[in-house]
Amino acid sequence: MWRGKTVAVIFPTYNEKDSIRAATFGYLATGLADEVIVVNNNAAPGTSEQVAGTGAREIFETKQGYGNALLCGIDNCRADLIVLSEPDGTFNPSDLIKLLAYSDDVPVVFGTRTSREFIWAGANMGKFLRWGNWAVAKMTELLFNTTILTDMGCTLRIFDARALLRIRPHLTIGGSHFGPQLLMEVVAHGIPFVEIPVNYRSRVGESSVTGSFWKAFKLGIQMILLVWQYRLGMVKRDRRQWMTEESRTPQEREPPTDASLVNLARQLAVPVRQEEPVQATGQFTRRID
Ligand SMILES: Nc1nc2c(ncn2[C@@H]2O[C@H](COP(=O)(O)OP(=O)(O)O)[C@@H](O)[C@H]2O)c(=O)[nH]1
Ligand SMILES: [Mg+2]
Repeated sequence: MWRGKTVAVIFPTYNEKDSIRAATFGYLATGLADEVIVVNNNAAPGTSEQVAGTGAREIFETKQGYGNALLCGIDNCRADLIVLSEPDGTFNPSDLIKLLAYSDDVPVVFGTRTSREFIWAGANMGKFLRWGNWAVAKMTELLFNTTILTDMGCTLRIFDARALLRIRPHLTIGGSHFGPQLLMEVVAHGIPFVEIPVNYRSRVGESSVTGSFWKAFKLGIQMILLVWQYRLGMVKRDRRQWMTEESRTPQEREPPTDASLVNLARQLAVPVRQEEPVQATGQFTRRID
């Protein structure tokens, strides 16, 4: 639970038998995740046994693919805040609070795995993957004039359920470049977002998506083509823009919750100093001593 909102973590799983148990406990131990949903995508034998008894809800998607698995999780999730992650040991459950903190301000928070200080020894984020992801993300940022983007395919993301509901009918990719499509639809709908660095560690077991150079290269080309398809208007759809007041349902028009730091500190029981009067002095605001 985060500030009165329920939080669910979705794990697509294919080949994470040896890490899924620890990853599930990791998220539940934060005390922030109300539910972990494991989407078993024809996963390695023994996966269900590892999930049993953790408290996670296991569901099954037989259509193979990263996108199909995540979509199945999304469609079976009723939480207010939906976190996408992976159970392969690459992400640190402690980063959840960082995503949640920003979710107070924007409906979508993307993680980025390309910040040098957050890439752990042994992580599958060598020069090619890191700069390749960075370059395509920068291209997207320039072509769509978005806020800072430095990674196209980081699974770790958080969505306000209403934002996800808005873009859900437009999510069509069942394979590995589902992640970039999700990002492009957020951009195409004008949904405010921010990207923050998340820890990226080495994987338990083999990566089957970006583990080999050629697989990663092919994924990179698919990402570039996808971005240009959106830029050239080839993905024509009837999209209701997030920020257009007339297009927002009454539910979406609710006033935003007060996300001020002072209120956050009150909730976390941090002692808060009395607010002091401030005086505007042109460009800056100075405290009166
Ligand atoms: N390769 C693969 N991954 C899948 C599939 N379905 C779900 N996944 C999940 O997609 C995520 C990413 O895969 P992974 O091998 O870790 O690739 P990487 O994150 O690019 O190194 C993992 O959580 C997998 O469990 C599938 O059909 N194939
Ligand atoms: Mg992975």
